[in-house]
Amino acid sequence: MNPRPVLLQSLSLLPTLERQLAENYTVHRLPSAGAERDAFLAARGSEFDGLVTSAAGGANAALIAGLPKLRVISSFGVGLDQIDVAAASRRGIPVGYTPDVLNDCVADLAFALLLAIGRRISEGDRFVRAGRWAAKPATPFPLGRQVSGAKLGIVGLGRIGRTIARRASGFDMHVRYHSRRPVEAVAWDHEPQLLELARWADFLVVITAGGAETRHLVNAEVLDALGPKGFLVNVARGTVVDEAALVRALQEKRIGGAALDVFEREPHVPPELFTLDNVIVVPHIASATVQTREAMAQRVVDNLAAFFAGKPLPSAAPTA
Ligand code: NAP
Ligand code: 8YV
Repeated sequence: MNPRPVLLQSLSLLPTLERQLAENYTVHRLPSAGAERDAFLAARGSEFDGLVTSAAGGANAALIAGLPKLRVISSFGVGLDQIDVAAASRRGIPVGYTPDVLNDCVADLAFALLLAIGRRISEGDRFVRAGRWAAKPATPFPLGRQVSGAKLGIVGLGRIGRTIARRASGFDMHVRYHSRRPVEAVAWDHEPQLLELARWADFLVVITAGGAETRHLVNAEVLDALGPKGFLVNVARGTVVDEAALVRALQEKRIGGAALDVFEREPHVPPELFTLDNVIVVPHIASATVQTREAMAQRVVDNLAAFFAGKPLPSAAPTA
């Protein structure tokens, strides 16, 4: 009988996923950082057949190089910005990830944020809890922005972007999108210039890939094009938006508001945002439902099982 493959787990995962992995593999935890991690890799790095990580935890070139017998990576998440897929691919190591199973949940959260910022839901909740609704003399609660029939600009019309666009039809919204290439056979108009999309949109939802190519794609100029009546929703990666420029634009009310699931240096959120009413911040929860996280976990397991059975991964990250 072949010995059980040995996996290195780089961070905490769902308990159900950890149990499943432990049933089928010998699993070791990577120390979180620093000297302990370096010493562990130097002493034991050559023991591992597989690496289990996540979109947030990633796998950089140094970690991959520290695992000389590594044969497969399985990541919990769809984002590849923290995984050096090119370094893995140069050694013939396939990278499994979890596309599609989270499209609905991420699109749902994008819409929850869009509705919440447009209709001032968090602000209204704070207003009621503070007793300001019942106060005498009464303070009028400010009017929101109608969502039905509004213009929605989507930055990135991939798997999740298309799911967001479909949600918009239920609100009779007008949809246009920006990406480097137009997407074939979709009903929505492609806008090759992000600035033009921002000028047109009432709501700009960001759902591109992260990484160097999209770093600060949404900059001060794009925010000014969106303007004081426009709202930004970011469910992609914090790095896609120039966060310092966004803070200034919000403070100076040069955009109407922003609802953010992701930040440039998570879990750090610029404290200036905490005092602004035209902002909603949530802690990177777009895929965080029981149903979606279980489906992602299953994909992590399926990718590993296929690899160790000598089959292609059901969801292998593109290598170029
Ligand atoms: P996808 O299908 O690969 O779509 C990515 C989209 O980004 C494509 O439309 C692509 O179009 C566009 N894009 C890439 N580079 C661009 C650039 N430089 N300028 C403009 N558009 C660009 O990916 P997906 O499954 O929809 O996921 C998208 C991203 O969402 C993930 O990579 C991840 O970072 C993020 N995400 C976040 C959460 C969360 O919890 N907040 C959860 C899941 C995913 P072109 O290549 O034609 O430009
Ligand atoms: C998760 C994500 O929060 O899939 C992604 O790219 O950002 C989210 O689904 C992440 O995978 C957990 O690390």
